[in-house]
Amino acid sequence: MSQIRIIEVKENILANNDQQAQKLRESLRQQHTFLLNLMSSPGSGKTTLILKTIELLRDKLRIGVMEADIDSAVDAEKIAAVGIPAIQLRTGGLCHLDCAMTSQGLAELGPEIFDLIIIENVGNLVCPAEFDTGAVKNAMILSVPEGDDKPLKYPLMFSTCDALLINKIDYLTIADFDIEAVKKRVYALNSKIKIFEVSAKTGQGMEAWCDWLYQEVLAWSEA
Ligand SMILES: Nc1nc2c(ncn2[C@@H]2O[C@H](COP(=O)(O)OP(=O)(O)OP(=O)(O)O)[C@@H](O)[C@H]2O)c(=O)[nH]1
Ligand SMILES: [Mg+2]
Repeated sequence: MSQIRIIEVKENILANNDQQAQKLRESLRQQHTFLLNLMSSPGSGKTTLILKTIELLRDKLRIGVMEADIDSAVDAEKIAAVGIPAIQLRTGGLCHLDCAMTSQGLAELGPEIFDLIIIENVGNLVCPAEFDTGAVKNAMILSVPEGDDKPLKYPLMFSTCDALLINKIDYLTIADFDIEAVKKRVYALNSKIKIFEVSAKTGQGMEAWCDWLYQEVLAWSEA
């Protein structure tokens, strides 16, 4: 049986989510805890990328992970297996996390003992972009097999994020994926976004991503 703590989170439909999210960010700032919200389609590589990020940053930062899924605890089990505190948030059918759900997870995890907490949001490119979780930064993955047209089809997600990871670049040689066209489409939606080309599987490009994330965590802890 799974030893992972599973939290059945409930959304708060009455309160103003954006106001709550601002309050949560302020309390995270006081605790010097950086919350990263990672979003993408199912299977684009969120858990694999989190594991690789842990490998590269665990000597420098105290890291915790909140996995959100409609069901199961398999992702949180993978994180816990490498010795990193992880909890599984179950959304009971909802396709996103809101700030109230994030807060319930943080209360279980104890945010004050972490420099960096990563949320793996529910896999899809639509609903998660519509709800502020209270995270300090939002990042998303677009993986090569998904196709280079996604910024045209899901513009809100690309507009909302501070960083885009183009993952599975080890597939570039066999996929019909125009990386320059993707960048052009994304910058047209969001000129400030940072774009990283990575393979979470081989580790290619992961250092540039982890350097950026580390600098963001440091800047937040000094804010
Ligand atoms: N070739 C290749 N495979 C990858 C890469 N990153 C992830 N994968 C594979 O893609 C599959 C899905 O990866 P996950 O990390 O589980 O994806 P996810 O986004 O967490 O999936 P959900 O939690 O179900 O939304 C796994 O078989 C990974 O090994 C990569 O950079 N290259
Ligand atoms: Mg996953």
